Amino acid sequence: MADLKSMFLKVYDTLKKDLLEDPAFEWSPDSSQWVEKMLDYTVPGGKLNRGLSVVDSLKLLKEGEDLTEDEIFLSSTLGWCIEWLQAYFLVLDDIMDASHTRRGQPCWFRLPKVGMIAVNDGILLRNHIPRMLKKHFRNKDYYVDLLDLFNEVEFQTAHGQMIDLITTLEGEKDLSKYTESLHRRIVQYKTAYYSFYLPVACALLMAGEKLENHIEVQNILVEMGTYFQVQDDYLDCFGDPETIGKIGTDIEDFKCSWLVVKAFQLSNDEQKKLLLENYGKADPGNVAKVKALYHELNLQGVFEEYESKSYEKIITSIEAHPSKAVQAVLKSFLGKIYKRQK
Ligand code: GPP
Ligand code: MG
Ligand code: MG
Ligand code: MG
Repeated sequence: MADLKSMFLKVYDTLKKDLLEDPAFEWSPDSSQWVEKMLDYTVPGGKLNRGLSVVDSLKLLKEGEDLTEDEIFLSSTLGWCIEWLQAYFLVLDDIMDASHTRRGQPCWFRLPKVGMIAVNDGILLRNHIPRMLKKHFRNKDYYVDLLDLFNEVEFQTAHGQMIDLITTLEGEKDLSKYTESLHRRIVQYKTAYYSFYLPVACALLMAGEKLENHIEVQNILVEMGTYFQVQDDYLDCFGDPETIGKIGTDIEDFKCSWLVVKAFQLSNDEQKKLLLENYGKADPGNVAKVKALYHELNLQGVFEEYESKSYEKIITSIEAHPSKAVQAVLKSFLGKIYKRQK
């Protein structure tokens, strides 16, 4: 594992070097310094689960057969394309969510010299992906499918983000709109496709598969991604900021979080009133009241029950899949996130 990660990080250096020498731009010392600093700050500092799982998944799809050097490099490159996509989303998401920290450091846009230049940096990160794909995959017969996959998934994510944002307007006066089905719709689009389906879909394309033959795999991965985002919502309030590397903002931002959906379901009239009066306010006193209600309603226990039920359900659908290799890919992914603390 340590080996795989250090190999993966070496590929990052190669990809970064290529991008900084992209002949489509006339580089100057200050422009290459800016982009290099921005990349080092925003791209490699996460858990790298999404990126590494492209390599892992390809290995499992090839049923133990050793990957060639070329396959390792190419699957790592696709993994990094996903990490780049993630960096692009997070740089912009942190502005939209008015977040303060990410991966244990200030959000990129919070750096005094960066500010709203971060918007353009997000656009640069997004533009790096087709540059990397073109350089390394243009001669592959799955090149078009790969481009199409990244486009589709970005489209889905941006629409998920859109409903995440606009429901905070609609919900303003009426928390009863924050239902489980609205929550599911938001997280399926904003998180599940790019975080779970995309890495496995990349590995499937490299293994010579057609994605239209793997709809059930997509369904299972979307289910896993939904579970993952429920964990993210839970950790936003109950996680340790030191461990998760970010300070939650969902209560302040009036987000349709899994926690507020559950809280509203379980509240009596008085508790609903308290929730409505205090949810979505930046004042720490209001936030503390919401958190106290979450404790009173035992949302930690409700979450634990959701977690084990959801795990059982996902395992059952994985075991119903006809291919043992695909089962191994899906189980390996699930193993990485079950009961995660960060
Ligand atoms: C995670 O939501 C969703 C994204 C990072 C997708 C952003 C999509 C864009 C098109 C910008 P979140 O806000 O709960 O994540 P976190 O808790 O990490 O801030
Ligand atoms: Mg967000
Ligand atoms: Mg956010
Ligand atoms: Mg979150």
